[in-house]
This record gives sequence, structure tokens and C-alpha cells, in this order.
Amino acid sequence: MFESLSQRLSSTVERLRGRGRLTEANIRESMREVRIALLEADVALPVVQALVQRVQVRAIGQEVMKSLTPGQALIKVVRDELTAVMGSVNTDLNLAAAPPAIVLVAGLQGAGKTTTVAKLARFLRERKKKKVMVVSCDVYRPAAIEQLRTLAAQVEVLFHPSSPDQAPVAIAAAALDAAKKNFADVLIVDTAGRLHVDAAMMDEIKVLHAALDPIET
Ligand SMILES: Nc1nc2c(ncn2[C@@H]2O[C@H](COP(=O)(O)OP(=O)(O)O)[C@@H](O)[C@H]2O)c(=O)[nH]1
Ligand SMILES: [Mg+2]
Repeated sequence: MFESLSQRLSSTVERLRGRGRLTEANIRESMREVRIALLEADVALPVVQALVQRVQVRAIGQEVMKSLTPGQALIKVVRDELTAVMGSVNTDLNLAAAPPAIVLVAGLQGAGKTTTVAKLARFLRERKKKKVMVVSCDVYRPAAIEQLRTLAAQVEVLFHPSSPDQAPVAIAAAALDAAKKNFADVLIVDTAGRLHVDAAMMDEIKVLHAALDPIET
């Protein structure tokens, strides 16, 4: 994301330079570009607003306006603030386990877990050359399992079928077995969404976690 944003900002800055000095008005204009780029990159609106606000405050301050290369200084401010939002350390997935490495995906309802399972599966297959299997332990939401089946086909990874009448921990155990038999490098386990206030569902995820002993959750 930073690459496209950086490019966009650079071209805005170039345009501004053509018109002479960086001014408060044209900094505001480039902030509009930043805002659009972030929104297009699917960053949540409150996050975008807070970030643009912080960049703007710094951009019209000494740091940028008095810099010999204001355009570059502005880009640096944006980069700093983006880094602060996204976390300054980029940690890779830890898959250094005896295969299959198990990734358990847990979270709130509608948070994007199933989509993330598919994106991660594709990333691991294409970029890391891993043989990936996915399985759904979401036996609560109608069509949750079918959703993952469809996505697995799209991203061309192995799909371990499950059904709503099975217990999640039984599904997990069967999938682990299948992953081993298929020599999968990674097994990604999708789960039903849950709230921390739902004690039964929280117990379920604990049991799943204990049964699978995932390397990443
Ligand atoms: N805009 C946007 N929508 C997403 C993203 N990830 C998932 N969604 C959508 O959010 C909805 C819920 O996603 P899903 O993966 O089924 O969430 P789950 O309930 O946590 O498994 C679906 O309509 C997805 O298409 C994302 O990164 N950006
Ligand atoms: Mg889901």
C-alpha cells in the first residue's frame, strides 16, 4: 500500500513544485490525495481521518515548511505516520514447525476471518510455495462452510470438507489427519465468530486451540 501512496504523493508534490513553494494551501491539497489513496486501500475512515490530521499538523510545521526539500520532508512525515499506524516491526508468519504448520483464525463475527483465510492461503501458495489446506469449524452460521469451499477453489488450495452436524474439535482433528496424509505444509483453520463475553464459545476456542496446538493464532 505504501508504494502506491508514495507514488501518488510524489506526483502531487511534483505538481506543487512546478507552482513554486509548498504552501499551507497546497499541503492541504496533497492531504486530499493521501486521504483518497488510503480510502482506496481500504483503510477504515476513522483511521484515515486521524492519520491525515496528524500529518497535516506536522506538515504545516517547521519540519516540512522550512526543509530544503519540502516535498521529501512531507513524504517522510506520511511514511512515519503510516508506520506508526501499521506497526513498525514487520513480523513474518512463523511456520517453522513440523508440517503441517497450523494457523488458527479466530475473531469477531464479520471481522473478515474467512476472507483472511483465503487471502493467507493464496499468499502462502503463491509466494511461499506452500501446499495449503483449509478447513472450516464454523458450524453455526449457515453456508459458512460453503463460503470457504468456494474461496478455496478460487485460490486453488486443498479444502477439507466439514459439516454443521460435526463438533468443531472433531472437524479440527479430522482436518489435521487429512493434512498430514496429503503432506500439506500448512493447515489453516477457520472458526466461527465469537465475543469474549460468550463463555461457551470462548471455551470452544480454547478446546480447539489445545487440540490443534497452532503455531500461529
Ligand atoms: N471492504 C472489505 N471487506 C471485507 C474485507 N474482508 C472481508 N470483507 C467482507 O466482509 C464480510 C465478512 O467477511 P468474512 O470473511 O465472511 O468474515 P467472518 O465472518 O469473520 O468470516 C464479507 O462480505 C467480506 O466480503 C476487507 O478487507 N475489506
Ligand atoms: Mg467466516
